Amino acid sequence: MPIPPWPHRVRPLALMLLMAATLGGLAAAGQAPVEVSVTAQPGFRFEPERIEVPAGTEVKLTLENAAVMGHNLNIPALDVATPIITGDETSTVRFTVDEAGTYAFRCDVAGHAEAGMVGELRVR
Ligand SMILES: [Cu+2]
Repeated sequence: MPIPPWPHRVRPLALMLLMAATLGGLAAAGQAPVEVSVTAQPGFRFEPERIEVPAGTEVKLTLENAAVMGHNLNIPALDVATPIITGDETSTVRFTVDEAGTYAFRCDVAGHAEAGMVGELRVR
């Protein structure tokens, strides 16, 4: 015995609810993090100096040290920082920024930010 079709007014709404539930479920299951990497270059600079990530999405930020001396990457306003790493090491931090804006980052080793080891994280 065939199942009677839903009234016309109900079906689009049911479909929308089903889609919303599916999308919500996917979001809850966890989107892949956005991966960005920054390299500490010889000459006291970060490459790139500006990085951009979406708001509300987990960010996996990797600092690679291509210089000889130790460096780190600190985003003070977000309370996010890698440890100081030496040449050829990498360090990865994960974080999520909910508020769009521009957040300065810097190297914490004495004198490095002043020498130019600064940059900007833009969250959109
Ligand atoms: Cu440094």
